Amino acid sequence: MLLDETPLFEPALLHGLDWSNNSVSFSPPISPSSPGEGLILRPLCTADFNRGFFRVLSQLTTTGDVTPEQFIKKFEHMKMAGDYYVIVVEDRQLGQIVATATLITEHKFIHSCAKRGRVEEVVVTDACRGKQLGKLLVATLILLSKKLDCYKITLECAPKNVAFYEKFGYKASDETYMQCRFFD
Ligand code: 16G
Repeated sequence: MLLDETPLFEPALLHGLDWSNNSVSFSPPISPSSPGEGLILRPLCTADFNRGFFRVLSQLTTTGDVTPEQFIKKFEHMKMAGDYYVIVVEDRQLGQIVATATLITEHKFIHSCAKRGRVEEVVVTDACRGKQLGKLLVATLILLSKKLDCYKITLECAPKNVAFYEKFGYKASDETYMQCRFFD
């Protein structure tokens, strides 16, 4: 199996976002098409396996020891499903992924057969903190979720990150997040 540059989803979806509708401010100004000096924001591709994608994810939680074959199989599943929008920021000079975030759209019968968006795995590598990349990724996924007609978007986060997400209009829900954990 080959690792290649095929994007997980149509890159035009990101280029077509109307950044003037973004509700948070950036100083200096950055955007999905200009994420910063030497950086590019784009959909995930399988070649990112060798660009440290898992090294970045491991700064959030346990990733396990994933083989290229497992990664490709999961990538293909996500691509076929069409509801997974994993975006990455790559440092072009280093050829390394420095940040990632995911939007998943979940299909409902309620709300006139609506879609709910879930923002997941928002991670910026330690060395790239302070470049507004987390803010850029979340703002990008919010615009994307609106473009995809999600009726709401949700996420789970550590208490220390609540203030960060409030900047985008997220509010702690009255509902309680519950989980059954089967393994780590
Ligand atoms: C955080 C992440 C979530 C991720 C989880 C992993 C965000 C906004 N939230 O809650 O997406 O799945 O951590 O933690 O990035 P776990 O390994 O304990 O499930």
